[in-house]
Amino acid sequence: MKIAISCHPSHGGSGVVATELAMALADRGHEVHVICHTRPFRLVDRPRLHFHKVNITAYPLFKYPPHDLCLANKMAEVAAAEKLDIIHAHYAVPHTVSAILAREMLCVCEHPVKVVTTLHGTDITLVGSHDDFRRVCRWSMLKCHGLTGVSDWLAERTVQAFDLPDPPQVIANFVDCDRFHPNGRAGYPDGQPFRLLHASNFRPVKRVFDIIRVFERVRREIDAELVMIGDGPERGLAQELAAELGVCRYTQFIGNQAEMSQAYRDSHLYLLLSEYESFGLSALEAMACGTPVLGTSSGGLREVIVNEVGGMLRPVGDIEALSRAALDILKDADNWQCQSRQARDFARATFCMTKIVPQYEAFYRQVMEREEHEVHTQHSGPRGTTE
Ligand code: GMT
Repeated sequence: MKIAISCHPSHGGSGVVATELAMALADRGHEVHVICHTRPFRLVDRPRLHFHKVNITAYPLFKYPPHDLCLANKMAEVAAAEKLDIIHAHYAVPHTVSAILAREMLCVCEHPVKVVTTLHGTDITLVGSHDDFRRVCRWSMLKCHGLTGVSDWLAERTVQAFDLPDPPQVIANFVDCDRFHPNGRAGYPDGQPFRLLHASNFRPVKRVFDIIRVFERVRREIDAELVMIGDGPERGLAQELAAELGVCRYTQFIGNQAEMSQAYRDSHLYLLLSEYESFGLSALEAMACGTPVLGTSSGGLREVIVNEVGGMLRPVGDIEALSRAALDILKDADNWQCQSRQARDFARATFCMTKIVPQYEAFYRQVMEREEHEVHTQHSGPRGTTE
């Protein structure tokens, strides 16, 4: 198939999933066109994978350059030139609207490209359902030939938040087990400190202060260090909290990293203590590398981590329970070894790329067989009324 993929190219789960999917599809023989304003950081050249840069035209009249129009224009250009079968938007805002515009521009008779969107999480829970985006987000989702979501939890939230007639099809996120594996990983420490790891965009939903608080409790009982990867609005405050709690000497904030697999392998526990995650891709990557995960029992993380099988789930914000769980696994060598093995086995058995990518291929085939009239063409409001 000939498939275009658009995503947010910066560090973040949706861009990572879109990039990994693009590379996997190209490796499986499809022609793949990645269309973004910046080259996604994980994109590695290979045969059949093409990157198209979207130029965002600046003009003194524009206070805000119209990215979404430039993207639509580029999508239409590539779709016509390459005779694309599918444009696959990752993260609904704004990629879905641009893809729908591109499709409308080409007209069904000129080149009937199909549009699908994968919903990732905050595009539904925070951004898309915000008053400033809700109508356009709902309209563009209804205009798609196919919608997928990365967990059952997200699919349910989408139907509730947008009153959609049908739920998105759930296709879980995946991990490339050839790159994310435990070979060469750190064993149970023999006199050295334990290493705890967190990686995120440091937004409020990640609750990074809880990470620091749990780490401080852990350090009261065992020698440990904390590595914080990523960048975002609450990074500075998290650094201040680490200083206030007296653990800043043992905490490193190292910014965004393109290569994550060795960081997972060098760690003994991965922490993801978010308010919610629609999925929690970093937790899956850590598990595939044999690193047990401590997560919160909310949202889609409950579909990625099975409690006591390579990871532990505890209530959001319960610092006492979270710290206890971290210490229980770290202080017991046999338990840690067992959880490390189970983490790897569960990630491989359930979410390996080789199992999930064929689900996208089947979904594309299904969408290509769909007739135009099967798409919701009416701008209808809740339960079919006109908004
Ligand atoms: O975690 C973020 O805030 C970034 C966001 C993104 O779009 O990059 O992540 C979302 O998509 C990831 C990939 O599908 C999921 O693994 C994350 O759980 C999801 N984040 C949230 O739901 C908060």
